[in-house]
Amino acid sequence: MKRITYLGTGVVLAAITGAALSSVSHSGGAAAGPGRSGAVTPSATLLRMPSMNNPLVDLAPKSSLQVIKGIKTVAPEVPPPVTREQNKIVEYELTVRETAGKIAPNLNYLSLWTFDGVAPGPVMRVKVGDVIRFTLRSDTKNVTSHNIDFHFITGACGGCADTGIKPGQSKTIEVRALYPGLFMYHCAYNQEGNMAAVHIANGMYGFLIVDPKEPLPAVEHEFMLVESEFYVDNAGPGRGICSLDALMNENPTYIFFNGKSAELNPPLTIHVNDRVRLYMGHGGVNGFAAFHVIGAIFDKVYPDGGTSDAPREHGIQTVTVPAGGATIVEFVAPVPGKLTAVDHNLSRVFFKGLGQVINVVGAPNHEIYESLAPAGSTPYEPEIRMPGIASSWAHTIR
Ligand SMILES: [Cu+2]
Repeated sequence: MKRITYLGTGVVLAAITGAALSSVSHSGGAAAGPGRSGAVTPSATLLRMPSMNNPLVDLAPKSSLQVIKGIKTVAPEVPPPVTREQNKIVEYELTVRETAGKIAPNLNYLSLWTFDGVAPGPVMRVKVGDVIRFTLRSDTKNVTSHNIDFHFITGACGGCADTGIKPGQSKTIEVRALYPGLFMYHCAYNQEGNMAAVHIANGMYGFLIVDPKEPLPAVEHEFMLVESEFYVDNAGPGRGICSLDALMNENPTYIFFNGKSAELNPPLTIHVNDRVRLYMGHGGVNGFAAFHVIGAIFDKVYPDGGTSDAPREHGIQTVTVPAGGATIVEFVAPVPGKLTAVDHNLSRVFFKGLGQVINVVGAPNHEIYESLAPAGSTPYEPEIRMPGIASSWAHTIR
């Protein structure tokens, strides 16, 4: 099989001399070449390399790859790890739907803009070196235009330059996943009066996993948590729309995991001594997260969601995750009880709705944790309040 090789020295030379590098050579592929790019001269030998640190040293030409359908899930579920050795062309399609949805117990958000009807959008998963043949569609009932910017894409606007669509339209791009890790995607449409920040605030964000060449070690559980913000104007009893004032002031009304207040996110269940891998992404629009699991300590952290490098190990309590960024963490829970994944900017938990309970079931281990309280004592349960929606919403996460 003919293989394409990235030549790192070519990048150094080009950077020093300013010399133009030649384009990718495709055997029979119609996607590259002067007809499409209009600016570069094809060469049979030399390729551009996007980074000196790229662990992917060679790529199979697109024309040699089999085509498969990609698997999508809704967070907290993630698609199964990609363990195949051969790269593929993975077909994915998302449909933009402008809809409405319940984001908290008594709040129907009327301007919920989504990929595939869910906010956050579906979790997708490929392997480094794969080609993603991605189609973005827009439902005919939509009102405004949209596009998509994938953070895993090396290319103009992460793909948004070539995916702008009006209602009823669709566009397709083919893009290579050059780095492994956890990557955000989001609408970046910034015309027709609605800035990209509005599209994201209304729900147009999600995450895609690019598995490394050597899969991460198998674990008992993988879950996805996406932190994001809603900026809400009251639009009537139990109804809300996007507040431009709150959005411009970077003052979110609610901050959630997986697009819903904590009480609408069912607890996850694991067993004592299970290893858990959490894919955690921050969809923004604006905040930084201090990602923490109450009652657990991370023993592997892939900083900023990149899996090219070895993880940091042992004894990490809280991880910084910026808007548009991600992390991947692992922990083992050796004793039973309730864990809660949070942003340790705790006003977001106690007043703005964020949290995900993880119940650990199994036998106690008194060598690690033992309560010496009198028998029959009531365990402490925090009370969570979300003022501004309805006072009756003071509730307890159990
Ligand atoms: Cu949009």
